Amino acid sequence: MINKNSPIPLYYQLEEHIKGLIENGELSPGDALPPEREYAEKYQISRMTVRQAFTQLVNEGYLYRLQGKGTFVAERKIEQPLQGLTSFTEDMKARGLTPSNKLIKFEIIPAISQIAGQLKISEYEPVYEIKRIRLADGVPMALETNYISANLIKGLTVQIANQSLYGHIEEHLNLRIDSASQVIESSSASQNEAKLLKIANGAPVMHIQRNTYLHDDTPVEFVKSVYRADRYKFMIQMKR
Ligand code: 16G
Repeated sequence: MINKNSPIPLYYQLEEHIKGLIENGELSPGDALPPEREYAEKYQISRMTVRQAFTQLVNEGYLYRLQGKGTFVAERKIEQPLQGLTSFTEDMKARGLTPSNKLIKFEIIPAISQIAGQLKISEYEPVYEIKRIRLADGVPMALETNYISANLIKGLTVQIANQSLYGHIEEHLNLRIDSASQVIESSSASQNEAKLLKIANGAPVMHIQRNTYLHDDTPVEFVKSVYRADRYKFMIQMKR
């Protein structure tokens, strides 16, 4: 499996070998990997080489380390296509996962100028501020804060926020959510984000801002989200 005469670096060969075991299911999420020493002896390579392969796989999200306990296979990341304009509820259901929410905040507040600007309303007009932990099969995936004009989307309730905002807007208010623009930036989890998402302080996350519009270009929401980088990757199809 490891070919010392190959021009391909040894750490990379080991990395690809372990990736293969994960991808074909021989290693499952939560499984402990044999210690570095065992790999080094088995393939007659240095422990440094094994460590380099492990580190790469940790950085790529295939493995994670627990101090004093060892190295384990990580959960598969959710691959989210960026083409369609979908809701969290739709995305999770489409994957056979059960979506749920933990509501952290549900308030009507006067819009500060930044929020008013994003929603194209006047400063201090009422907006819903809805902060939710979004879970899939009970596991926190993202933290989302929505700002929605209360004069545009009337009658939002805690019950609705605990289910689907898009579902309510489209099915009950008969409005058509039409387009969105989204910016994704890498970051590391603050203490509070880490606590809510059940990840380590400073763990990698993605900050996402979405501006969503109705058919007539009226802004329907401005959303700031923090997605777990160990559980999510984004995919876009391109054509030339
Ligand atoms: C997604 C959207 C968010 C939207 C939410 C509605 C991203 C980054 N964000 O999470 O903007 O508010 O779906 O979900 O994709 P819901 O209909 O399940 O409440």
